[in-house]
Amino acid sequence: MKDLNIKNDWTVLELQNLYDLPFNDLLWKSHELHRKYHNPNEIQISTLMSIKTGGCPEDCKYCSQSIRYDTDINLEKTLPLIDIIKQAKDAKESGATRFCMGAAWRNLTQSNLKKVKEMVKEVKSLGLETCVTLGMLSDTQAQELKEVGLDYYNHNLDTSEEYYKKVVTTRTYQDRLDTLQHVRDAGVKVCSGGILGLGEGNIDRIKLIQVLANLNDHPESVPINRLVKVEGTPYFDNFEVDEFDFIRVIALARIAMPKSYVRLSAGRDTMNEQMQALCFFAGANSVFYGEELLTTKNSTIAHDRELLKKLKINTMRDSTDVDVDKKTKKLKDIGDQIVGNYKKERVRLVAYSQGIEKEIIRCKNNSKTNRLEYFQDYASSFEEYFGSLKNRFNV
Ligand code: SAM
Ligand code: DTB
Ligand code: SF4
Repeated sequence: MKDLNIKNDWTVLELQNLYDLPFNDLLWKSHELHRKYHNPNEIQISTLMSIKTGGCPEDCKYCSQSIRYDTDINLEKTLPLIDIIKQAKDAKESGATRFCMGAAWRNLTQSNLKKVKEMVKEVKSLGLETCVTLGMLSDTQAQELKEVGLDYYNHNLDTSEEYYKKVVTTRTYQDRLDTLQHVRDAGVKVCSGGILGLGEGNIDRIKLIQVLANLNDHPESVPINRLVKVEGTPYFDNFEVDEFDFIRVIALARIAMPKSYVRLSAGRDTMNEQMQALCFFAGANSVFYGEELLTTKNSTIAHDRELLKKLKINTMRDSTDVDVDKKTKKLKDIGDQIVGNYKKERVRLVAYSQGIEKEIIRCKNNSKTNRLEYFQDYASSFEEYFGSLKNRFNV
């Protein structure tokens, strides 16, 4: 049955009406959807690493890494594989489930593609999800990255199509959309969002959410960045984004793309705890974790741990999810075998399967500490039941 909350035909007016709701009404709506599709007390954490810093030919007016602006960053060539593996291991130890590698490139060259493929393979073999952000990609490059196991590609639309022209002149919005399509077609998950604080109006923020939500499939991950003002860039003196407007955009992203992970991305180190808590309430459920973003500071690990403890928010551990997924698959396989063979048991089995689906959702909404245990209890009784059927029917 079609899920009416998942749609791809948002109009600006619909989104504008949501955005203009009284703050509490908007947050109530977004939080309700957030609870329906996610565990409200759990966030995903990713760690970011710059694998090639600075010297970028593009002119993005917010970016410290554009060669056109005189910023105080340490230029670095593509880092050796060994450094990347070390940092990925550290990230895993501090609890990250995804490792994102960013490069200041306009687009990916074939020689860089070769290097990145090695990086993806190595990071993946550590048991981490992989994400890269490398500028524009062709369709075949996206396919090659998929072949080595890349999970996510980050490529932001940043703002509305109209405002984008003021922010970047060296590429078009359509270039960005084309890369997103190549990534989607290759079967790599899409991570795409934007930045607030570029001098855009609320209408540009609403239109950004509209474009993302009207893609054929919603991006699996939607980073919402608040501009980190970097001295030397044209946007260094920009006005601060109103904090309530920022939270409204998070809520709007949650409503328009209920299943996606909405990442409270750059700019967290200048947000107080209360603001971050409201963002989590409005629907954000992912953050970058680690002392540094690409060239700028992030919130410290110690501070983040303290905040998550205060809010009683757990971080997602992929091992739990992998265990749950493996067990579910095994149970489903046994179920399919029996259902296929013995039709008369179908009704009871369907009821059992629906039961287990509900239990999975229930245990996913449970706190991290007891959800696996809880799931396993149910799964064993399910398995016992199947066992008895298998004996009865000699499967
Ligand atoms: N060069 C690639 C590209 O532009 O797609 C990848 C790296 S780029 C730094 C990744 C994203 O970081 C940008 O699309 C932008 O949304 C975000 N970003 C860059 N500088 C930022 C800043 N000063 N504040 C907030 N977000 C920023
Ligand atoms: C995203 O949306 N934000 C990250 C990531 N994708 C690559 C980058 C933030 C960069 C912040 C500025 C800097 O550290 O240079
Ligand atoms: Fe280059 Fe990406 Fe920075 Fe734009 S955002 S200047 S493309 S590194």
